[in-house]
Amino acid sequence: MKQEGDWSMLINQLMVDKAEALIPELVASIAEPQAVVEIVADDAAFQGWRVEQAEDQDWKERVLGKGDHIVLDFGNHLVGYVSLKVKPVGSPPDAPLKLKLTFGEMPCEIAESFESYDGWLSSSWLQEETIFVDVLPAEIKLPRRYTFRFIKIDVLDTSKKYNVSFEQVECKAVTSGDSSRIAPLPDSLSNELAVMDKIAIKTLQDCMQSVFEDGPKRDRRLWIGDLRLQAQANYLTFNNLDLVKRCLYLFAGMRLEDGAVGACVFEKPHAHVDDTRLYDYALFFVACLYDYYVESKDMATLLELWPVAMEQIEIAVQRLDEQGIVRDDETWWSFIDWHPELNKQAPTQGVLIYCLKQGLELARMVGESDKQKYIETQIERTSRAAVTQLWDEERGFFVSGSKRQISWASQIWLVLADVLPVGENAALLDRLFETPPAIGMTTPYMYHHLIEALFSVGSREKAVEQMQAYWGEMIKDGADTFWELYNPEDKKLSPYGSNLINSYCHAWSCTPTYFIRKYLI
Ligand code: RAM
Repeated sequence: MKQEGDWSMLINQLMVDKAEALIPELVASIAEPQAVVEIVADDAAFQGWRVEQAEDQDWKERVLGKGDHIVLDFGNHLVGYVSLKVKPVGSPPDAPLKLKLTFGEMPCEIAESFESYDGWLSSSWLQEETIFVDVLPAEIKLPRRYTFRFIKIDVLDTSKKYNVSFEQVECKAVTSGDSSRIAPLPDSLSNELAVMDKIAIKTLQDCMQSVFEDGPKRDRRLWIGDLRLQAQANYLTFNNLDLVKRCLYLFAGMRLEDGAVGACVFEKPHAHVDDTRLYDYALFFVACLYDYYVESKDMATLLELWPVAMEQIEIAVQRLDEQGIVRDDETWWSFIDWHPELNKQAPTQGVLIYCLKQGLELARMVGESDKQKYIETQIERTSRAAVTQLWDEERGFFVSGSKRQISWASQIWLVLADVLPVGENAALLDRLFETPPAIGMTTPYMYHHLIEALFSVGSREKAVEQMQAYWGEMIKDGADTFWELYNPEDKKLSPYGSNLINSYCHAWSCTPTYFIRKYLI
């Protein structure tokens, strides 16, 4: 028994070693401020803040004393390392310089005091720095990586005898997404979609670091639900196969006690898995591996990781009740979406069937007929259960949980699972728009699956219309990169209690480029 344990520990370690050998070199570029701006309160602007060019653009000549500030706009979203050159103006500096720097992906982070933050995620994600400089002139190199478009510099104190000027402020931006690999789009594509594609690629690129991060501002880690979508967008853009492979090996080599793939992993101080367990996220290991193999044809990796994928299926099946439906007996067991009232049972059944189908393909590819049969039986069992237990013929929708909730998420995932007779998936999606359920979608992650479902039934026009109504609106609201959360009806929406902590460059929001390049060109 002990020997078996030692053996699997060794295999896991070898997998992590493989992942670590694939840490990419980051590509660096230097960015400088493009303008001096002011953030002005404006009810008509996104989240109540408008960005205005300042009258005086000559920031290098500006002399700043105690209580003065300046807001620099870098013109685009950046992830990287910031340095500043500051010099004294006036008498010899007779006291240290005290500065406060505030970094914002969005105007709200610059305009609203971080003191006002009272959300439930740690305030330490809010990007600010207080610095004391003993000797001037100085070059200050900030040790942390920041994610921002705007920097506000507050001069908290100089002395009565001197002021300061900034000679240089720059950012060494980093990414593992190499832009030279992106294929140009055909001229026939509308300008609107071309712009959306560009912003989506920038979103993906800024999240591509030594892993596919979910958000370079927050949480700065690898989540498998996000990875799946990033990898799909990556195959059609940067096509960095090694980065996907690295992430797959990280998840495979560091699982939870019973063998389930963890929801997310950390890279530092050494690679380790978080203790968050999500039923749907663990299953997405199967989907990620399937997509990776289809793109890479890397049979060696498939053969090595297939047992981990198969194990996820076996673990997932244990949660089925006698009727073949996933049991719904905890609050935070499957992610699906951030909607606070969403019942997860039916959408999770959809995720399970969707991943079982990809698992079946994998079992065929590796030639394991007993596993193939096992998965076929589970597909049959869970699909039949979905139709007999969850489908409400009278209402024409799938229902979820003991209260028979009807949500967008349930319909979308069970369309993706493809359990209804031919033609009925399209009819169900039409019905969804005609009589929309009250339990809607709160994240671009859920919208992604709506769009994928629409393309899967051939509703191309509707899919494009929805992309424009969602990501297109984000663009109108000023997105340089696509956001973690967006509700056109409630622009300050945050599941965390404050929009200050939302991530404004988020993995799961990068998929318009995938849709455009897969279905529209
Ligand atoms: C949030 C992040 C992340 C997501 C998890 C479940 O922390 O937005 O991207 O995957 O939730």
